[in-house]
Amino acid sequence: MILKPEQEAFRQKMRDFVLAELEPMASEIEQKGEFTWEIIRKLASIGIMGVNYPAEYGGLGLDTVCYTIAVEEISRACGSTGITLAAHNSLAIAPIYLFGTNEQKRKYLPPLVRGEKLGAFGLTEPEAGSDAGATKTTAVLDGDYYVINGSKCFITNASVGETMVITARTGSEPRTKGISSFILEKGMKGLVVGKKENKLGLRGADTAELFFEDLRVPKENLLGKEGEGFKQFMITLDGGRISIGAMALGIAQGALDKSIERAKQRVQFGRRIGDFQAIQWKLADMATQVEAARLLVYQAATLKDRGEKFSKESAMAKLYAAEVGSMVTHQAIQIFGGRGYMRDYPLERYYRDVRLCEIGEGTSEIQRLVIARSLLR
Ligand code: COS
Repeated sequence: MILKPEQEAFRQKMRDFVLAELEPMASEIEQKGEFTWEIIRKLASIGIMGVNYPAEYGGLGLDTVCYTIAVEEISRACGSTGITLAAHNSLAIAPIYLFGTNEQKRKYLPPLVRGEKLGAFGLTEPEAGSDAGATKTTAVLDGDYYVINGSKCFITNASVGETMVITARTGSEPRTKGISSFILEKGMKGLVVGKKENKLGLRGADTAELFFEDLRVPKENLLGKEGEGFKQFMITLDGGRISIGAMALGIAQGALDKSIERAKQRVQFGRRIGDFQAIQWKLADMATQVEAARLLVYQAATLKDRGEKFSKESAMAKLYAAEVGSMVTHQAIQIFGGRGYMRDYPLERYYRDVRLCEIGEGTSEIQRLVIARSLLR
């Protein structure tokens, strides 16, 4: 993968940071099963939580490619930290940055971009998963406030996030046309964080339900105009899917790195297992798949940076990288044998963590639908 020299330099900086600060604590983060602020504070201190946003909001002003590098390199060591950054940066900050008024941006962006506060994105509901247009949460205008009732589920950063961007139905327009989006703040009366989810993987990431019980939100917290929420969230997800692709790619690369080390060190039948063609072919396939996923992910990021259409390409990148992630982590455990099945090694963690990438921010089936619609339009 050929990046610009400054992007390569940024990758090296991220790699050094991850090896020094994150890799040593990655297993503990996941096995504790709790969100940890420590690593988020460290990432914030070097500007990574808002790496791709302008300096006027406290960001580093780098491009989407650099943000993608950050998610990839972080996820190479720790998927939980990767998804925390991805949800915060691509899903919570992006809609405010893209669709917010100047006042909303001045108020909400600086603490989020600097990583002093975390953000969350609430679209999914119990009855509106893949069918995001089936949103049931309502927002009814009452004087200077919208009164919001309903719930969201599987929300990353729900309990640690302080700024949330959510969708709710306003007016009587059907399905996607009647959906609007709002900025919420932790501490608003009627905003209740529900059950923390007990997940297969990414156990160091915070995932919970949100309930809105007669939550009164000032009407200036409407994002854009009434009825624009669905499209805003689809546009946001187009960007988010690049970061889920990057996360899957990073986890796959992490599993490949460990598999190569293992193939060089493990001796059976008097030879390194890497001398056997059965292992060589696995490694060759894994490396080729990882590189192909990388090309798709960085192509989507580059198109976004150029201001070109990237909806189809981000769906392809996420679809392919997520499926590669599952295949590569599966094979990595096979190369490690019994050791790969044990919690003493990170392979089983990678295997569990990457599975989310085929589901979150649109299942693989939804990515295929988005790609096919684009082809047939
Ligand atoms: N960018 C801009 N506009 C978009 C868009 C995009 N990526 N995707 C859809 N739209 C627009 C459509 O053009 C359409 O506009 P008009 O009403 O002006 O014609 C409108 O949004 C409604 O779109 P559509 O008719 O395609 O809606 P559907 O109900 O068929 O749903 C899918 C489309 C399935 C693609 C959508 O519901 C989806 O992405 N679901 C998955 C949700 C998801 O990823 N959830 C994960 C949770 S977040 S972690």
